[in-house]
Amino acid sequence: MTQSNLPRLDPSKLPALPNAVARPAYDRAATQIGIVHIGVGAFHRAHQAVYIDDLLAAEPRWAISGVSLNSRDVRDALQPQDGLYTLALLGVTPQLRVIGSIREVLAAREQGEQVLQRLADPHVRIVMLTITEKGYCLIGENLDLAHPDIVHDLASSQTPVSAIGYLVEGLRRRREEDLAPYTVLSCDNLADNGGKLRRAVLQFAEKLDEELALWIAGNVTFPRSMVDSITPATDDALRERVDARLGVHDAWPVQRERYTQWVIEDAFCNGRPAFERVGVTISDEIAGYDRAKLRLLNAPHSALAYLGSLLEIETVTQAMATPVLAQFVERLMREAIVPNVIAPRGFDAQAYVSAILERFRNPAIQHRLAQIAWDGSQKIPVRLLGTISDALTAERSIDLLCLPVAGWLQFVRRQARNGVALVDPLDASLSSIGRACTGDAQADVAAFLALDTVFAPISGDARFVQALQNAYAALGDGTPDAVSRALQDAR
Ligand code: CS2
Repeated sequence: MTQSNLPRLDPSKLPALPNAVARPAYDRAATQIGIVHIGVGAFHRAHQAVYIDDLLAAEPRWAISGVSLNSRDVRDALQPQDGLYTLALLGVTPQLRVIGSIREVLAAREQGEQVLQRLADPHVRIVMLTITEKGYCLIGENLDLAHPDIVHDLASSQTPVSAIGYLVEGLRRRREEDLAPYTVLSCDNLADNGGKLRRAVLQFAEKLDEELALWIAGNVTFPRSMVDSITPATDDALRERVDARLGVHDAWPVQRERYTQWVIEDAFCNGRPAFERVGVTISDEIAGYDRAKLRLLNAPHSALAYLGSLLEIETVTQAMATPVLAQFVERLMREAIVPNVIAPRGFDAQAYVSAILERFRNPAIQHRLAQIAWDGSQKIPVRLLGTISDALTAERSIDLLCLPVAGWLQFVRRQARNGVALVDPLDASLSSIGRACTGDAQADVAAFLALDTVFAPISGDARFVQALQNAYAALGDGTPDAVSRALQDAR
């Protein structure tokens, strides 16, 4: 973090900000907290919190209480700023905007009881989440009852640590106090995110109290949603640019591309704001949107991340300026993924691909491949393996699709060889497999395929095993030369 001698951003500084900096168009003091958001990281602050900021002038009762489950950093940065922070919309000249929709930030590890009180606050009607794939504590489609946080929360359900534990304890208190429940709105990049969260919550509740589980099943809704906006992590360049333009110090600005999309299923058990008013799409075809985005944006992103890292490229824009990789990714999307996407009504998949490629090429965005490479064990199944499974069922070729999966294996192998830890909940197992790799495609691939949490549904399919071995062998020892050749030769 950069040190700054400037005064800190806070509500008293808003009137004196330069005219070009947009700021809340409503009286923050007149707003009321109606949403608890678990996972108040950069993505939430660059996405949902901005839509809510747009809404608050018309509907002041939907302000946000942000909860960090694991760290105190966001709370410590935003509390002195009364929740205010800057959003930079990236373009030739970044547009700055101070967001005011977060009225409180709680660090659950230190303020667990306050979080639970908020969850039981009758004014709170929606609980939203961006906790990333791993926060769902799933194994396959079910709750991982052996996950340490779940084991902890089942034993000490009134002092939870996991998102699932908080959701259920909050609902238990509401039921006990005869309050209407809240809607639980997942905003993570998972196909059927609401369905998965509902199953996890119910499976957890059943272990604790069957009647509570029945009450949740009958009264709580878990709408599915699709979120999209490319949000590179905050870096020093952003911090410096924001402070210089604002003339005050913002401890944690966020940045994103201008493009943004939010599609939500209309299933709210305790009211909702008029999301449509601020550009949210309310749709009953969420599965189509979800799948299209995960398969056509996130999967190519992961392909760029692993294959690009092996090519020693740093950012998405640089990867897109590397012809052999850019051409491969476009073919991957148009030839291998599009045929496996069942799109929503009126959706033009090829136009969607063109728009995504344009977004990836955006020179105003420095999106590090290393950031996208995080959590491969959680992302690969939802981004690529589902497409591979559908292609196998339809008897379509999976060769192009296996190259990014093999790229991930080679990436793990290279990081292990270089002694670099992975940012991944499965780091220990992955790194130990990576260290034991010898370059023999059959043996190396078999060792990775034994990771059931990642590969179980398709690891027994001989066609998949063969295609993955071929792709892995084509990448050789993962050096830039070998990877370039494999991309060039990919069929
Ligand atoms: C990216 C996503 O980091 C990643 O894994 O693929 O965060 C991506 O930028 C967003 O989903 C775009 O909406």
